[in-house]
Amino acid sequence: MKDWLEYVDEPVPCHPLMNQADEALVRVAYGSHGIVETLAGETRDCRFRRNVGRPCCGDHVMIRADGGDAWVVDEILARRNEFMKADNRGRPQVVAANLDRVLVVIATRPLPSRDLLDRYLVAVHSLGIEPVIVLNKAELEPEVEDGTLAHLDDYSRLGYTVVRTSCKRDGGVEPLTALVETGTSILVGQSGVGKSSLAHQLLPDIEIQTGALSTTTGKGTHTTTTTILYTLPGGGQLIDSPGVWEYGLWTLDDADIAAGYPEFQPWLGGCRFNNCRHLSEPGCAVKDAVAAGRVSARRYDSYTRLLAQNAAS
Ligand SMILES: Nc1nc2c(ncn2[C@@H]2O[C@H](COP(=O)(O)OP(=O)(O)OP(=O)(O)O)[C@@H](O)[C@H]2O)c(=O)[nH]1
Ligand SMILES: [Mg+2]
Ligand SMILES: [Zn+2]
Repeated sequence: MKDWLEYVDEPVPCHPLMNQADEALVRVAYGSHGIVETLAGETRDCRFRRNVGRPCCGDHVMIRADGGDAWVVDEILARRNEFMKADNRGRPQVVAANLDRVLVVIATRPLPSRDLLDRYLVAVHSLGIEPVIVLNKAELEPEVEDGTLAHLDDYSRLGYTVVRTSCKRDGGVEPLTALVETGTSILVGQSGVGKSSLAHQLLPDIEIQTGALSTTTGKGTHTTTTTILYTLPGGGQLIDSPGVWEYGLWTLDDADIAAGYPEFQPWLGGCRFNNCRHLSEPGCAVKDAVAAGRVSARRYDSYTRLLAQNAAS
């Protein structure tokens, strides 16, 4: 019989450490695989097993060696929050998870579609994180309009952070640099407003990072098709996402929508009915505040349209 010491140098075929799971961050997720970065900073292409769920950009996952050079995601760790949008059939889809800040980008052109900004602000409020309104292409005079851009100062007065940026001017994105230094920020907004241009300005090494993530567009267009997480030079992470034409809300109830309007908050307790939707109910304190000019009629109208769209979807 061997002495126990003789076993020490023998390879142990199924030692648990050989199949150890590592924590990693999903930088880009395709259908059945994605690129992750381990806590040690290594980039790995991982297969997604169906029974694990669908990892998305910003997910923290556990990965494990899967034979040879292959890696597989074993588990998606609990998400702090999920940012959603519609897929091309109008169904809700998770864009990214574990966010600290949503940069809602609008531009002097294309002009924001009606209610787009308010819908984003309601969605961000429901996640309990900070929205930042970014007016890009600020060096261009907006086309004449009386919509969102004409009322941008109202949003500052409501307490929202509003920054003006230009990717065509030296130092034009500086107002954003300090804001994104911590945590994870995502760029969202209509197609063509300049989200990827802002990402390029904020990330001097974006080409290198993109190369490591092996995404090639090569379609002769610059329209972003994949949500990608980048590491910012000053700390923090920046996610660029594909543009939308319209941004729809799901999974919210009427009270969540009202909660997304900060100017309604002082009045909400004053309505005659507890379950007041602030539409045609008698004794509605919000409607009284609108009539008295203490809440903007433009914002109240957008609230009623959001409720109507929510009911229809
Ligand atoms: N004048 C001006 N043009 C800009 C600015 N920022 C971006 N652009 C231009 O706007 C166009 C669209 O920019 P992108 O960065 O591709 O826009 P995007 O929001 O990423 O678009 P999607 O990926 O389709 O959602 C490009 O031609 C940019 O050169 C800016 O500050 N000023
Ligand atoms: Mg883009
Ligand atoms: Zn009311």
